[in-house]
Amino acid sequence: MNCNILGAPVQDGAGRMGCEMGPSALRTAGLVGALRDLGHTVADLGTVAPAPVRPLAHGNLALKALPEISAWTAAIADAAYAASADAMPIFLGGDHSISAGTLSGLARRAARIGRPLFVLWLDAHPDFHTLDTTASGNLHGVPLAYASGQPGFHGYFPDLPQRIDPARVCTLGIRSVDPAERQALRAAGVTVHDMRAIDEHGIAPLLGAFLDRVTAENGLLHVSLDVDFLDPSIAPAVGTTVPGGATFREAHLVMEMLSDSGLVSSLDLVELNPFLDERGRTATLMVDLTASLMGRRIMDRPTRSF
Ligand code: B3U
Ligand code: MN
Ligand code: MN
Repeated sequence: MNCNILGAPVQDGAGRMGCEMGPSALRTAGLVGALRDLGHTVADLGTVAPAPVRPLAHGNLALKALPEISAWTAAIADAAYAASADAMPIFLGGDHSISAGTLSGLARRAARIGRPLFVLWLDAHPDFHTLDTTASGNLHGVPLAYASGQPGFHGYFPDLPQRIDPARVCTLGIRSVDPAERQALRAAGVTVHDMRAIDEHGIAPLLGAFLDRVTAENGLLHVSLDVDFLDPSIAPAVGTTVPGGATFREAHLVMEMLSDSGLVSSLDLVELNPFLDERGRTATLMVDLTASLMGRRIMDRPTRSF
C-alpha cells in the first residue's frame, strides 16, 4: 500500500501543552521504518502549515484558542483532501482537534469518489461537544460533532464541504461522556460502544458488526485513534487519562481485525503528549498498533477471523 504521513502539531485544542511534539515522537519511535518493513511505500509529506489566524468572538467565554483551532481546521482539511488523492493518509497529531480538519477533508474526498465515509472513533471520550455545550472550552472535545454537522459551528469553524452521516460513526472505548454529549449522541444516531458493552460482549463482535456495515455499503473507513482509548497503565502519555481503558491485547485485536478487513482508508494518531511519556513507551505502542493495523501478524491466518 502507498501511505502518506502528515504531521499536524496542534496543541491548542488540549488543556495542556505537549501534543505539539507528537509527530516528532511518532517519527522517533520508528513509524516510517515499521511501515516500510511491512512492505508499504511511505511518503513523509512533512508538516501541515497553519493557516492565518483571524479574530473570532463567541458567546461561550470558556472556549480556548478558537481562532487558532479554526485556522488549523481549514489548513488540515485542505491537506487531508490532497493527501488522500492517491494513497492512505496517516495523520500525526497533535491533539484530537486535528480531526475536525482530517474528517472534513476526507469527507470531501469520499464525496468526490462517490463512496460513503464511515468513522471508527477509538477514544475514552466521544468528542461530541458543540461550541455552545463545551464547559472545559478545550476544542479537542468537538471534532466529531463538527464533522457530523451538529449546529453552531457556522461562522466560527470553516463551513463543511460535506458532512459525515452520524449513523455511519461508531465510537469504541467510551468511558467519559458529558450530559450534553450523551443527549446529542443519541439524537444524532451515533453508535456508542462504551466500556460496559466491551466488558459484556467482548470487543471483537462489536467491531465485527460495524465492519460488516462498512462492507455492505462499500464504504471508506477512517480510524481515529486517541491515546486515551488505551488504559493509562500501558499508555501514560496523554493529558486526559481515564482509568479502565482498552488493554494491550484488546487494542492489538482491534488493529488486526481492521487489517484483516482491508477497509481502512485513512488513520489519525492523536493526543500523544511526549512530555508525559515514560522513555517513549506510549509512542512505541502507538507505532506497534499502527503496524498491526497495517499488516503485522504473530502468525499468518488463512481467513477473516470474526
Ligand atoms: N468531554 C470533556 C473531556 C474531554 C474530551 N476530550 C478529551 N477530554 N480529551 C471536554 O473537555 O470536552
Ligand atoms: Mn479524543
Ligand atoms: Mn479522549
